[in-house]
Amino acid sequence: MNKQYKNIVILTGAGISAESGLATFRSADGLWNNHKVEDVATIEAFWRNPDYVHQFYNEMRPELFAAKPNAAHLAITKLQKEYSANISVVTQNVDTLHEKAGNTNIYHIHGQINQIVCLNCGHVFETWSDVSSEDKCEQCGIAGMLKPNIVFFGENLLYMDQVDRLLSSCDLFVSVGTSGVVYPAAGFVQVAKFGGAETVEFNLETTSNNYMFDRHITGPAGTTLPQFVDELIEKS
Ligand code: BJW
Repeated sequence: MNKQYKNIVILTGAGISAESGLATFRSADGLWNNHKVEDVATIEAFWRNPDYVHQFYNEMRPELFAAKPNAAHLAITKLQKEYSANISVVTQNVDTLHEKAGNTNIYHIHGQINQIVCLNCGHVFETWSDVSSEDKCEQCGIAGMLKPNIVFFGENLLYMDQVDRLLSSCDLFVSVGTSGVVYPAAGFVQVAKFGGAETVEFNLETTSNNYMFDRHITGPAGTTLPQFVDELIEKS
């Protein structure tokens, strides 16, 4: 890992926000602990009981609003400022900690907690306030069609055209704090590797697709990522 990279893609998952105090999905005390995934994170659940789903995300919104970025998010800002390359952040996280840390070129492929989409007209708007099934779309005026702009199981991801292009042209692919079980994001490392990229994984543990990575850096991302960034900058 000594060369000067030109195109870097950093894929992040819930683990990068863990040191900001946000629960991950699949840990013992994970986000879905008191809920069934199929009741809050599928489009079928949303149509069956929209207010139950709204309530779940309404409760989550204030916590994510208050959360602060940690050393791992800030290390990405440093890399983007001090390392001469095109550096993109592809995040599965619906929090806005990358933005708060000052990261740029961010792609929220699983959506954002502070965005709402109207399923009638496609209008997307930002809010940190509660939403209910009685609310009307500010653009088309139809009630009952507003959904958190979060990608549920069975829905297509956002920004995939741009992300596909970034993955196939990157020379360094970095994965931070994701278990690698949710597709298509879990397959991004393969796309990058087949395109010739070096691949590095930051995690607390061994993940299911770890064989695709050239290097594993084990430990909390808030410690390991800043060290890695400093090494890259030093060698550039
Ligand atoms: C640390 C740390 C620290 C902790 N430092 N590390 C191909 C094969 C099989 C299935 C499919 C497939 N293609 C599509 C599917 C279906 C499905 C899928 O993948 N299912 C699998 C679960 C089997 N995918 C989809 O439906 C996707 N849509 C799609 O593909 O559309 C086309 C299509 C549809 C249907 C069929 C075929 C094609 C959509 C996926 C949407 C995911 N949405 C969610 C959120 C929902 C709402 C909510 O917020 O509640 O996104 S699911 C959830 O998981 C969330 C996350 O972004 C995502 C990934 O989780 P993540 O980030 O990896 O978190 P964890 O908790 O799993 O892991 C945290 C990691 O951090 C751990 O490893 C820790 O060790 C580590 N860690 N602290 C470093 N300090």
